[in-house]
Amino acid sequence: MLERSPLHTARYAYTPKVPEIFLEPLPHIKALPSEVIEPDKDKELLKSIFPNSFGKPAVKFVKGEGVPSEKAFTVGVILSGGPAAGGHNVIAGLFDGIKKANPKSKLIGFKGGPSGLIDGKYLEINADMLEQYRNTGGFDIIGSGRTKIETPQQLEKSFENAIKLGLDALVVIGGDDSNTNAALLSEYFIQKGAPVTVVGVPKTIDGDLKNEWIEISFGFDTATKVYSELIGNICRDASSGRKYWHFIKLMGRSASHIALECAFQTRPNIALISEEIEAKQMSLAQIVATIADAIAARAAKGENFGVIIVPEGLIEFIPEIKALIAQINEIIAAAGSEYESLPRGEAQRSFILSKLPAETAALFSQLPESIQTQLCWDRDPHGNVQVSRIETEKLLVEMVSRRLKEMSAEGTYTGTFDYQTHFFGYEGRCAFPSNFDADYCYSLGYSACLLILHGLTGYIAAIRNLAAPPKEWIPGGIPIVSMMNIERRHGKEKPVIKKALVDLEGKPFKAFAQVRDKWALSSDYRIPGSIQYFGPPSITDVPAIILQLEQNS
Ligand code: FBP
Repeated sequence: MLERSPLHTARYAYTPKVPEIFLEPLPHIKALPSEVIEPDKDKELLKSIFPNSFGKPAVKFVKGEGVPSEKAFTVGVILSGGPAAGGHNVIAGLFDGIKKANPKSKLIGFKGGPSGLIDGKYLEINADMLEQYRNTGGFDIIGSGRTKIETPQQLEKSFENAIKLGLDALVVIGGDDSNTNAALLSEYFIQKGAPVTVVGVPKTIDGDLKNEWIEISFGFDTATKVYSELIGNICRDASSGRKYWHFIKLMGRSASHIALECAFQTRPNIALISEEIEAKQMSLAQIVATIADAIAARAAKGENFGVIIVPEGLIEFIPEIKALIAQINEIIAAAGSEYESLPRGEAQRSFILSKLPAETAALFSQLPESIQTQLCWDRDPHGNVQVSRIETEKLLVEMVSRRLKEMSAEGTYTGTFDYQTHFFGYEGRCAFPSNFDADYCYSLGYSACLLILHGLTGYIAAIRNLAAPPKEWIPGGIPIVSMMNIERRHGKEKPVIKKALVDLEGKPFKAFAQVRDKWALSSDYRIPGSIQYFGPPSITDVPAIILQLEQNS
């Protein structure tokens, strides 16, 4: 990037705001242990897989006697999975922290994600280089990837490279699967007697890596603000042209946090929440009928336009399709290389169809061919269906338009139906981080450095009180194993971090449920506009609405 935009240059000069405790000299910050957090379930199994990491306490950084050492650290860092705005600032916070501990400390960036550690591909991140990345989006400083470190060979290779490079610590910046990698590595290093502290950082635009201690993963704030700007513009276009229904699929993998946040930001006519659909056991036909009824109700008012938000993972939550996907997963896992060698499309579809039991085979055959094909595509390295590639918004358009024709014939719908489909995902992952994400990420990187200084291996950086101004944030860390459970992946039982889905009993969903009927009929959209980086904090520093609702602020 030779020519930089004025905003790009201006962002270099931004100084992230940090929790007050970070203004103390490092030796005056201590890690105060609090309660031991245990996983919700599968405790015994997890204890046997992670004998050295299980049952540790959460910690909070407070003023006090910290670690006096001025040791020069060699720290490795990995960016893992899909990009999320602020990753470069995590690296900046980490870099500034270890250099403050000792200017001779070194930061080594593994190239292209976890595979960089396995294959020994790395570069040293120095101050000049980092200056070009502060407060910018993307993961391009070292690149990212989705390789999973789990086989004995991968763990051993990672160990060998960590030792060869003299690493004192390794920081894995990633989502649920990548932090699972971090926990496995931490346990492996302990078992090998290697003094390498492994620390995780909660990243993912999906917002599903959260709990009482991790209030939000980084990147969510920026991504939802970018999507909300686009949705708000579309809402205004819809009510200007008054001729299209816009079906907007939003990234977020399984959880509907992104859809929910964007719904609060823009007040669309319909926002589907996958978790509710699953809880109510709604079939595809029922979802379609609900949408068609809402379209008919607006048409009766002369409003043949509207906006519908569809979460990316919806398809996996529709009970009959969820069961179908689980069966396809098992078939793919059992067939192994036989399936991998099949060309995409007809060959994969026929293979799957020939192995499905009669009832699910009938459902599979009823789906549009494009959706059948997409359901058969390879799983990601973690065994997940690649939901971003399934065109759920088009599936819904097709089925809703069929249903509206039936309703027309029955005389229950008198409108006209024309539509546009959209998918917003990649648009929001690499934007310049919002001030919230710029501040949060820098603080996460600095917290990771503190976890390293205190030798807290197997921990993930966690910052609380995020709806308050940064100086009131409460930084600390929690053991990664405490967030795990056992799930079936690639046909096997594996320890993984439990995805946090939208809580239907939580404050954000309840608030949404109270207002959505009003939104369905009105065209009173909310237009959030674009992210503002400079100006009054009431415009530049407002955290996500769901975070505010959760914290009553
Ligand atoms: P992470 O969980 O790695 O943060 O990924 C988030 C995400 O953007 C999902 O919302 C989406 O389903 C997926 O990545 C798409 O990734 P890819 O382009 O690698 O298929």
